[in-house]
Amino acid sequence: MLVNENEIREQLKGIFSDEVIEYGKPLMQKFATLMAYYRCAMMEIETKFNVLNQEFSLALDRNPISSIRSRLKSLPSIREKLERREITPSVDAIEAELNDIAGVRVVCSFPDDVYMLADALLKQDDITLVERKDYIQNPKPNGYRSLHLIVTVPIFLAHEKKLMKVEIQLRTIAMDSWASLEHQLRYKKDYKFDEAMAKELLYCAELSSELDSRMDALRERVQGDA
Ligand code: 0O2
Repeated sequence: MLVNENEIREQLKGIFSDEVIEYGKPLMQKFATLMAYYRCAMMEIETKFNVLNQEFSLALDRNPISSIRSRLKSLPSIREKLERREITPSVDAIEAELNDIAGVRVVCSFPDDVYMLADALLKQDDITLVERKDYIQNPKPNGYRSLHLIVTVPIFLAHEKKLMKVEIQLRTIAMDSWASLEHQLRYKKDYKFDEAMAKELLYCAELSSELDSRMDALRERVQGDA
C-alpha cells in the first residue's frame, strides 16, 4: 500500500501534538493505512451506485444519478469533531467514534430516485445500515435537505476482510445546489450571517423543495405512472 509519510507527517501536525508525532512511524503508518481503507470503502460504494445507475437507466430510460462525489474528511475537520465531542485523539478513536471519515455524495435527478437508490443499496447483503437521518422528510431548521445513511461495507484485503463505515448523502440537484451555496455563504470570511439572511436562505430552501415536487410530478406524468 502506497503511503506518503512526509505528507502524512505534515498533516498530522494539525491534529496531534509534536510529542505524539514523535511517537513515531508506526502511528503514521497506522493512520495512513486507515485512510487508505476508507478510500477503498468509498470506491466500493461508488461502484455499487454506478452499477445501480446502469441497471435503473435501462429500466427507466433515464439516469437516476446525476453525479457522485467522494471525499475523505479533512484533518482540520477531524480535529474539530474530536475536540467538539471531547474525544482523546488516537487513530483507534477516529475509526471507532467518527462515522463520516469517508463520505459519498450521490446527486439524483428526482426525489423519488433518492429513496429508490437508498432502498436498492440497503437491500444488498454486504451492506449494513448503522444510522439513517432523513432530512428530506424532516428538514433541518435552516432548510437543509438530504437523506443521510451511515453504512458499513466490507473491503477485501490480501489477508483479511474489514468492515468500514461510510457516510452517504443522497440528494437531488436542487437540494445539492442549495446546500453548496449555503455552505459557501456560511463560511464566507469576515461576513456576518444575520437573521434576515437566514430567513432568505430558508425561503430559498422552500422554493427548491417546491421545484423538486413539481419536477417529480412532471416526471410521473411523462412516465405515465401518475
Ligand atoms: P463536511 O465537510 O461535509 O465533512 P456533525 O457532523 O457532528 O455536525 P452529524 O449529526 O454527525 O453532525 O451530521 P449530520 O448533521 O447528519 O450531517 C453532517 C454533514 O451533512 C455535514 O458534514 C455536511 O456535509 C452536511 N450538512 C448537514 N447540515 C448541513 C447544512 O445545514 N448545510 C450544509 N450545506 N450541509 C449540511 P460536515 O462535517 O459539516 O462537513
